[in-house]
Amino acid sequence: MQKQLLTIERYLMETQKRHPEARGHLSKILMDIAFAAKIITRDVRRAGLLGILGSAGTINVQGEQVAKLDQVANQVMIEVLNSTGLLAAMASEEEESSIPITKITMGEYVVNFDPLDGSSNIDANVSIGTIFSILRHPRPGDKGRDSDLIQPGYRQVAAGYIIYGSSTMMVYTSGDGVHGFTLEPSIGEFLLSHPNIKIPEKGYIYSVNEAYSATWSDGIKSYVQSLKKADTATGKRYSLRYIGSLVADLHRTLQYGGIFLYPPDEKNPSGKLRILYEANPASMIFEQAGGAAVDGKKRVMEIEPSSLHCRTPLYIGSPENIKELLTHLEKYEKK
Ligand code: FDP
Repeated sequence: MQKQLLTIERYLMETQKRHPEARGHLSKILMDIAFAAKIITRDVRRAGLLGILGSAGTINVQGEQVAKLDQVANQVMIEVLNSTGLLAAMASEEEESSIPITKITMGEYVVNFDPLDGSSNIDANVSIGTIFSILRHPRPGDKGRDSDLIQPGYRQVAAGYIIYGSSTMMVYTSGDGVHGFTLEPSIGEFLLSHPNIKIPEKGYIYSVNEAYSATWSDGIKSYVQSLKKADTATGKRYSLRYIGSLVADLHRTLQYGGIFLYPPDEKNPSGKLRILYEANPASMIFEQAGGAAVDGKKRVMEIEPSSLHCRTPLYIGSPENIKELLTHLEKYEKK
């Protein structure tokens, strides 16, 4: 079969056959997320028309409130995940506490997600995304609570993101490599387009909000400064790319290699990105693709999170770039 004709459903079923003990529950959750992604895609593609059809806080022709896109995406994720019957709890970037599941039959898994990441980019028609992290429920069968969702990244059983870019793509890992599926809009199916994604060992693009550099640590300043000279080993020069949509910056870094940094600064002394539904799923994907993700001292996936919305510094990318960054950080820590 041609690889472009393999749907995500078919792919999940095929890979499940390699694990005879699997009951297909994780695959079902992933299929449901792909379904939610199709609905969110439809709404994202109409985003520029919201002002014509009715904007947030206004009433549409049916007399209903028109919600903002991130609220719409949040609602879609909640409704679709609630109906799987396999979850005990979920948490969203948009909600302070965990979201109760009304339809529990198995309650084996919990999911953390950011329904629409990079939402400050929506009005400028720049790529945005959805990120998710799937973990086993530590108390299977019982109703989930916040503490069931607050688990370190190494416990994730699957993670992924959907990028709403020039095309919509879903990229996920369930611990067996990273696979990318592109939505074919005319048939409404995600088709395998990027099997077994591997990040280049080293890349020449760095991605960081350099406007905050005045309040970075000396180690980060020294590393970023070093990227402004040609690479000593290859003579190549670096480029800077920063979209400001985590999913889009990660997707580019995964494809082309290089490094993405969100260090602590004056405004965000612990970093800005949230561990459970941004840094952890990103880290599982990058590690599965041969990359690395650290908080400056250790693997992001080894951090013990303290709350649903806790944050971390994030340095993620090609293994060689991360190694070079750590050399700078260690040098300044010793000083
Ligand atoms: P946003 O605030 O637009 O939702 O975590 C949120 C996030 O975007 C990430 O998607 C993005 O990488 C980062 O914040 C951008 O932050 P800065 O504007 O501080 O660079």
